[in-house]
Amino acid sequence: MTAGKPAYYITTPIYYVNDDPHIGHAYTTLACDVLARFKRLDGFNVCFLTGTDEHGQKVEKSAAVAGVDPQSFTDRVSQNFRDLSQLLNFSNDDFIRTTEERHKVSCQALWRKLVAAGDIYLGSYAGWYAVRDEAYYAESELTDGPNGAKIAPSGAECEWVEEESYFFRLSSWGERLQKFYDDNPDFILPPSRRNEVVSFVKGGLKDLSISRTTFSWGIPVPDAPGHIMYVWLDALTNYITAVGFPDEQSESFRTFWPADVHMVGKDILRFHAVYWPAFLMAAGVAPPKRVYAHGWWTIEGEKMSKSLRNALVPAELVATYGLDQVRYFLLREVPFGNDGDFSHKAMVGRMNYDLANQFGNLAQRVLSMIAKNCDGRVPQPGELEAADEALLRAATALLQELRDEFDRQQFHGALTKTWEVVGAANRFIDHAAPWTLKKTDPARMATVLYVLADTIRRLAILCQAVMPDAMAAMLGQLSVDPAARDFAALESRLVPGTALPAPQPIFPRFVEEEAPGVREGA
Ligand code: ME8
Repeated sequence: MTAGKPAYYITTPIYYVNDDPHIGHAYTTLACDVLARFKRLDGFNVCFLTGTDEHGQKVEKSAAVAGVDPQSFTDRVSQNFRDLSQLLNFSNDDFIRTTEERHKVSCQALWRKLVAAGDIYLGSYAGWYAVRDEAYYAESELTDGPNGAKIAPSGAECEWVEEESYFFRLSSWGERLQKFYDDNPDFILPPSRRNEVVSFVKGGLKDLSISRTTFSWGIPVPDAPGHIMYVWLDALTNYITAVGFPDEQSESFRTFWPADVHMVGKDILRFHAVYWPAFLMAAGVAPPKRVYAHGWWTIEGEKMSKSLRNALVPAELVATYGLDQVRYFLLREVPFGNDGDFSHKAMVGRMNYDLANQFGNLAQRVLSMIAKNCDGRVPQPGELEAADEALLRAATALLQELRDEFDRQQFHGALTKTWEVVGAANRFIDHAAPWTLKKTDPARMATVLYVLADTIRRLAILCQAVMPDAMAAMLGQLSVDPAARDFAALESRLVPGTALPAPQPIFPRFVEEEAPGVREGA
């Protein structure tokens, strides 16, 4: 049932298939997954897209190194990114590959629109190109590396390219882009990233080479034999392909475009916040509503790279710490937008303190007291005291606070606020001391346990987006009907007398000696 629901469209970058997925890729997709789940629970009709970027020189070269043709190579490596979705419990609605026919049709249609608008002309490119970044660089941006190599700001080595090329008239879009940024102050978040982009555009834009002729692994430019599209024009177009472009009248396009959020790493912000809206505006298609550029993960203080062999393998992390623990850590540890460092110590700290001690222990204490003292059934509350009402209200009021945080992609803020209520519930149980009431006032004990159980229910409902499996288990222990777990259910209450299963711990502690170490490799 999607009729009448507000739409929400969120995308990840499409990842290059030259690399095996590591924790950096997992991070971006995780952030999108959490937003998608949150919005679904909040009654939105969500489209959550991820996929793989399969054309271009970099992929062609990787295929050659692997000794296979590019199509077989991309078929194989793209599957690794699908497997990542399975492993990390990502709920993407679609997975796009740029080698699909629907995408070729879409790119060629966009190209024709740009030609019709007069924004494409034939010229020739002579300049620097970094295959690793699939990006052009001006001489002034480069530094000298060993053996006369020219190095881009990203660290990638550049090569000199001279070839006939079609150009996009980016230079004529500077003022319109600036007006667009002014009119849409939240188009680029976080604000520090916005400032970077605005000053880049103010500095003046050059026309952009958008076709290549010296290799062939790409989408053919219509009516221009020998030319294939620049891989970034091809890649960015995936966001409209997936919702039905070029059929702009299709139900999915009308429902989901413009996208609500393109989530990207800070490395690829310029492509999304400058080139992409310019292409779209030139083609007469609305630009997306937001590009959010998050920060960069390092591992134990070091840059992640294949050559350093320290790229954390998501499967190892999940095996060592547990899936929902990793999901929680990545979003809680670092303010979203900042750079972060993955360390075993920090991971274990979050796992043992926030999850096991604070939330897990709260649930465990309450559920085992109910099992022992209330015949394993949701207790019958008496009249609620002011403190009871306040705790329940705090848990329900969290919803609006979380909406505000999630709408600005502030995951750490959402989790911090949630844990304030977890803390309040722990203080409540310590203060109310139901283990003492058991002897002195069993009726009040029942009320206290009821209030706590319903608070845990509310917290678990609100945490489902971040930790779907663990919260499903917690809601199962409270016998909450799977059909009553969305945010509308925050208004309801546990039904006294409902039988509960025997309590099981939800969040295990990490015990050093027992752990198979990812640390040595990290
Ligand atoms: O750039 N920390 O693909 P890509 C955080 N195909 N995020 C990281 C990370 C790290 N250390 N390493 C990678 C491309 N990422 C293009 C995108 S979109 C139309 C085309 C994440 O495989 C982050 O989201 O190089 C970054 O932007 C993305 O992976 C780059 O993935």
